Amino acid sequence: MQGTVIKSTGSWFTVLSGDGEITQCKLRGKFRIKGIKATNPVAVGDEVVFKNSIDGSSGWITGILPRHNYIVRKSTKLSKVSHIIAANVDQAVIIATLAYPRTSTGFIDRFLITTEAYHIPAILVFNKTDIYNEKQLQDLEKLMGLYESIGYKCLKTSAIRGDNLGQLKEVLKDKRSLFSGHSGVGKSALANAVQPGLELKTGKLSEAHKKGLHTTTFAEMHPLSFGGFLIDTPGIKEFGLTDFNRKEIAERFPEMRKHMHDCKFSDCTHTHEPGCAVLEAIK
Ligand SMILES: Nc1nc2c(ncn2[C@@H]2O[C@H](COP(=O)(O)OP(=O)(O)OP(=O)(O)O)[C@@H](O)[C@H]2O)c(=O)[nH]1
Ligand SMILES: [Mg+2]
Ligand SMILES: [Zn+2]
Repeated sequence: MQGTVIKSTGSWFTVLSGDGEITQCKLRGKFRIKGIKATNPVAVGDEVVFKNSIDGSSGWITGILPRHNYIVRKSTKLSKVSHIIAANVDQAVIIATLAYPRTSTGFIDRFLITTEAYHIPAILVFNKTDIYNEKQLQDLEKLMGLYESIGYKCLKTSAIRGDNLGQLKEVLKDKRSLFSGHSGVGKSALANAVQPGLELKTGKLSEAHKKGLHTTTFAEMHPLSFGGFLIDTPGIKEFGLTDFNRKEIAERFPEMRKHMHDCKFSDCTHTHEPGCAVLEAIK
């Protein structure tokens, strides 16, 4: 039988088959996917082949169909193994907050570098607009202006006050979307806000550091009543890049990619070279 993995706990995989049937599955045998050293060989969004157990109460995943794409990260810059966040997605939505907790532009950029590498459209959603002060709201406008000028769609939302949820629904409609970002930015709260009845657990921030407490523990794909699927995932601390060399990195920034072919040297690192078109554009 064949189905889509809609939830993964690491050892159990919830598989939805075409007939709407749900089967809890384990992995059979060794799963190695060429070229990826991952802690999780099967991720939410994967299309898998499975067999029912003899008593029919559960199943065994015996194979995985080729992926259209996947989003992978390392837990830290130095870690050797990667984690596949989700597979076969139409778009990646990064949920960010300027405060409570703060999302750095470095984090956003590393996320975008990865989606660029796999040609996955990315959307930036800045959440919690209801709690920003005047200065933070100004910073938000600047930041959105910057990412929009590069070509990324940006939204500012409040899951609590309901700001721009209609726009978010439009973005999500009929697509399979990944929600990712730090813990506590409101991924699950936004999911609940666009899809009444979902009732995902949301968590408080820590008193001391105003950071999320890792409320969502497993990635899970939820159907949207207005069309499409949303994959809510556990918050991540860092978005470590996997397997890019120095030269490739510049190609993952659309705003640099636009200029780099005019550089004098083909192996330009765009840091100090004479005749570098990127440095010229920065000026
Ligand atoms: N003021 C305000 N609070 C929000 C907003 N969105 C979410 N929150 C609150 O922020 C806290 C964290 O929200 P969650 O939805 O659990 O965050 P998450 O991104 O799913 O976090 P993890 O599951 O830990 O990755 C909760 O107390 C939410 O009520 C918002 O737009 N405004
Ligand atoms: Mg959550
Ligand atoms: Zn250059």
